[in-house]
Amino acid sequence: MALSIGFTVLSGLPMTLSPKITPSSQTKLKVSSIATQNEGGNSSVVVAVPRRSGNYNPSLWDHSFIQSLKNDYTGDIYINRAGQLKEEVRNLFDKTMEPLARLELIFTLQNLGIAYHFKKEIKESLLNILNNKDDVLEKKDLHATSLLFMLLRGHGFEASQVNADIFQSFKKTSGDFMDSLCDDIKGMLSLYEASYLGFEGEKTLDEARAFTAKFLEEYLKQDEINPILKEQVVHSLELPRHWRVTRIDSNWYMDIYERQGDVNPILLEFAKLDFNLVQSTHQADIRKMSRWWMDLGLAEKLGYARDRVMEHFFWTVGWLCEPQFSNFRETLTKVNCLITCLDDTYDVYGSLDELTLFTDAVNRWELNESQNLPEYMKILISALFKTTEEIAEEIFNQKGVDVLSCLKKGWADLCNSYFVEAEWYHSGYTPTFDEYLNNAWISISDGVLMGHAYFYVTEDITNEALDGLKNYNGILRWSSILFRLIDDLGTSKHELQRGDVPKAVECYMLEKGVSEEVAVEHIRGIISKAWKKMNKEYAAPSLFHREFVEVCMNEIRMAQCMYQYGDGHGCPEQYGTKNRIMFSLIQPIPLNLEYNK
Ligand code: 0FV
Ligand code: MN
Ligand code: MN
Ligand code: MN
Repeated sequence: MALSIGFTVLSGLPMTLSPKITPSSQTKLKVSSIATQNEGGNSSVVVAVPRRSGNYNPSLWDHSFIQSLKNDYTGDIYINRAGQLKEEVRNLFDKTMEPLARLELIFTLQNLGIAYHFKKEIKESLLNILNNKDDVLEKKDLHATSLLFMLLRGHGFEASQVNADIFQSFKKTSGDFMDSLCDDIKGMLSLYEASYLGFEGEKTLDEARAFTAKFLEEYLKQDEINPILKEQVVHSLELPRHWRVTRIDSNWYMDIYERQGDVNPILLEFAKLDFNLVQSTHQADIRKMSRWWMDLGLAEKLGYARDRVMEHFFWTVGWLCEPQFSNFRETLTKVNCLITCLDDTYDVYGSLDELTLFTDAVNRWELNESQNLPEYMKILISALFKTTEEIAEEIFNQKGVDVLSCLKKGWADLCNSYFVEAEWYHSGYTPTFDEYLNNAWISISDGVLMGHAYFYVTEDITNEALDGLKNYNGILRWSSILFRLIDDLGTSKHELQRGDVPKAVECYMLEKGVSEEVAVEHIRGIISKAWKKMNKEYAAPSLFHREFVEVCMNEIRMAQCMYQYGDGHGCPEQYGTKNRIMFSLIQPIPLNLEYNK
């Protein structure tokens, strides 16, 4: 399938191993001696291999600290209170009949991170509102209309049920939005947020984005503005709601909600308590994962690779935070750890000769003495094979489907794409932008990640979907491109410093002879288009279930969070991830409650 969003990529995958090429001269930061076997396979020679270093800092979180994590919200007293509050919140649906008030209730539940408890009520409410949407639209209220659009689209209603035409009534005959809308700050902010749920070709939403963004930036320059509204505008302009991870954003929203007046204390108490209860599940998850990581011993044995079990777990929380999905988080944390070790092996540590052998062994899914792999690679490949086989067995036991070949193919595709980049690096070659992206959408590892995630969120696995997974169809194309480009915007400066293949920005700059700003702008344009494709995949009938598509979207939201200020994955202290982990996984929200005494 050839897809085009401004570049001609994705028509096929470069999956063949290229012939060996001579490594170019490179920075010799470290020289290690390794023993290899000659062609006869029995005697050893010692060769010096120049090694680079990723210069990554050690982990911020030691194992004993992780084992000590335990918040105080695990007791029955809290579970019972949460159960009681949940019923009270559920009752609010019956008490809130007016459509706009219902929409506000749903939006607040989402922002507070507790909507997942009320999926049935929300679905019924939205269906009802859809059937009576004229009641909302006839008020010609910008905030109400935007909220209606945002929630219906955000829950997967198709374009035939809700589309951008509902904003026509806010336009002048010239086609521009009415100037008078600018008196309604809240409405403008909601329209701005709604514009991010657009599909390709919905020109009204592109215009809405430009109109509201310009206005909101000007608004912030005014002297006397409502401080709470100001905080919300700043927050949205930094990253729109649709691109944020609910679980990580809910802390911020609870604080805003508490200060804005007109608070429903039941909602707030439930949100805080539920946050802490879910956090205690996440803490049990990460304690287990840290034990797994210690037992595997890769951090110790592969000194060059990033040691990031906490961050790897944190990613998975963003992808799927609901407490019942510990198995999902467990497997995906393992996969993240393996990916990062592999990535550092290809990007930083391995010689091209070693990587040739390693890539071949992964493709054949075979480890034997005749392969001459250096010791560190044997350790890594054994961990990869053993973990993958265990995961396949677990999926087989739970779902009755043998997915090992599917998982193997994903790892082989990934290593093949890593190898292409290693060859480019070692030969000093800079690909064109299309050539780069045609490989890099695989080397970001989205296919491997979501290729595991699928089995944990899908009840009825179909052959069609399995084929779709193997070929990275549908949403996977767009999530892969997004993940790659978002990662590149956040990490490529560091990568070039430590010696890595030029990434999207640099390839585009070199090919087109343009400045970094122009290249970044171009890439942001592709990101915006790919999000529209994602939105469509979510709303239109798709190869995959919506639950899975939602995880794919959260994967991208999490990338936006990790790379918002720079390389928050490789350098978690400098770029905000440490703080986010503190308030998401370590510190409970203080609750001063009667039953707490
Ligand atoms: C990031 O590293 C990295 F390892 C990613 C995004 C793939 C693994 C994904 C998770 C752990 C969630 P880096 O920027 O070095 O990746 P590239 O592909 O740019 O070398
Ligand atoms: Mn890398
Ligand atoms: Mn890489
Ligand atoms: Mn990167």
